[in-house]
Amino acid sequence: MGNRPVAARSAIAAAAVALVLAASAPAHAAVAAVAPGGFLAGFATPVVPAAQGEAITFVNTDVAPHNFVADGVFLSKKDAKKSRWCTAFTAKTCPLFWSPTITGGEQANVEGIERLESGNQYPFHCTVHPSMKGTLVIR
Ligand SMILES: [Cu+2]
Repeated sequence: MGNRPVAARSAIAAAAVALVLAASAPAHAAVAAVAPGGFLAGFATPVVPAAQGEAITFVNTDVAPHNFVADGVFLSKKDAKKSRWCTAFTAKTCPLFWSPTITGGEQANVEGIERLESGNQYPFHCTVHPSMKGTLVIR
């Protein structure tokens, strides 16, 4: 009987955590992934389809660190100044879209997706392992 308020409080806390997790995960997110051995095998998703404006989650389950970065497609100087992942504003230094480098078991949102246009395809790569390449296809 005396434990009931404590149990109720934990249940409320658990529900609050679940709500926060649900709120932080986009309802519809495309997924780009690297599976174990990805540093040799490449992306588990060499082709990533996404709707225009759809969030893209990059998931790494490999032992090595990886990222998901536009390959040879760059922001304009003006857009680079507004993008927090860009620190240099000279031509061809800031990728159009970008994820941080994450280790195995982590996931990250791909940033810059608001500039991706419907009907376009964008090459991506991992800057840690330049042989890891793929294509992002925006419907
Ligand atoms: Cu990599």
